[in-house]
Amino acid sequence: MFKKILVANRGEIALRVIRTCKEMNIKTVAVYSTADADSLHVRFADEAVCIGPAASRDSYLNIPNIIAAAEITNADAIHPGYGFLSENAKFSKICQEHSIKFIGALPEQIEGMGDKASAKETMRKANVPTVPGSDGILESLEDAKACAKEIRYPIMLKATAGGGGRGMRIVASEDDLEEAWNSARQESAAAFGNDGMYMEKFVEDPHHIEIQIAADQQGNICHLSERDCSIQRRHQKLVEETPSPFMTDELRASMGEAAIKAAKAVNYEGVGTVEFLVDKHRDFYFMEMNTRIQVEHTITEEVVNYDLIKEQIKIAAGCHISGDNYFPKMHSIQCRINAEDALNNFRPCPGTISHYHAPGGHGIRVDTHVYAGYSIPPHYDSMISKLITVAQTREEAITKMERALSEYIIEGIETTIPFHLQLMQDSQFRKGEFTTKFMDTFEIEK
Ligand code: MV4
Repeated sequence: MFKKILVANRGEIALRVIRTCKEMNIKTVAVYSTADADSLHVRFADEAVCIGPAASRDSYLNIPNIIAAAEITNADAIHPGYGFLSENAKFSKICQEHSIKFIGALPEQIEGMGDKASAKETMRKANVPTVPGSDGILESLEDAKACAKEIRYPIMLKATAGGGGRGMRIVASEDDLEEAWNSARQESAAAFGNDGMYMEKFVEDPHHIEIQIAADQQGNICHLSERDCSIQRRHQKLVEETPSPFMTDELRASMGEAAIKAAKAVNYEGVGTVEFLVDKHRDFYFMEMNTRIQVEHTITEEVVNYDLIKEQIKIAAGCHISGDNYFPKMHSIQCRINAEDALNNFRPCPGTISHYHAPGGHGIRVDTHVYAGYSIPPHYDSMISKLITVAQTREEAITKMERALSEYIIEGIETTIPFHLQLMQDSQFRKGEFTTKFMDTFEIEK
């Protein structure tokens, strides 16, 4: 087992990793920017190294400084958390070259999944269902026209280097294709330095359902069932839950099997997530594979009673998993509490928390790095807390969430708590009737 893990991240996920390391008797090294000197991850780790100024690119993305911090502290592994360097193939490679175990995917796997058109091609060949569309990258506008004629409109143009909806266009008819083609290419060239585009049939009003998987170095693979992440706004997830209200035992079995096939196709090692779109007929299609621990891993932990960070560390150290799949025994929901003014278009709202009281009691989990007097730096993402409930039924998990949200006191800044309270009371949400379009029409009352 590792003796010392450097946590190359900040905020709640840095704390989350440090907590499991303590329970596993592994020493920890925190790294921090000058803006995070007062952060709890710095206090709770055994050692801490400042790696640069506030801007992410100078600190949490600064590979030489992070490697230097690992070397001077003698860390034998690095946990990257999510975001930052967690899916950076170059960083995974540099860790390898320095004989530091990167607790995440191998460089080839990150690279393979990072290019969306080639990831899709890999999955199609492995018999994982994919959306009908172009064979890889489109050569030209003429190529795109011909492809769209074949699969029929509406279609979607997608950037192969894309993610988070950037460089993506829905095209309703041939009249709109040229403009969409030009603007999507321009946008992805500017955002990713890559203007490769591919095409898919547009799946109307889909659910976003992802499958958690775990694979050890010996080739044992299992899935840990699904998470429904359909409640999103501008490609930012707001609420996640498991089991999905849209799930059936039959669909879970086939999506679980497909996710395992996907992992096998790339010789996957570690924990990962396979994202699918699911249409109204419950046909499902591979979207992407995330080779990191995700923000919403918590709800899976609650329903299958399994510490995913511990598993991630054990797998990286060469331990075996049984290969048995895990199924939800409970119902869990997570609300992302962001420092955003939900009543004003979710405008970011950094600042100092003057008063703070976290909810508690049976079935409540709060994963956060904030406390009374904490100042939220403006340099990083706005998520400040994850409120998670777990109960026997969906109904009870929602009721518990309402109760917990009503107890949660965060003063001095605006947060997304008022939004979540309204959502928990929404009749469509309570019936479990929602898709990725839900937030397009959800009206927040002031
Ligand atoms: C789609 C789609 C409909 N049809 N692909 C958005 C981000 C990227 N990961 C995939 N996305 C979509 N791809 C086809 N062929 C609809 C979306 C989509 C979406 C997907 C998941 C969650 C929320 C979404 C919101 C809008 C569009």
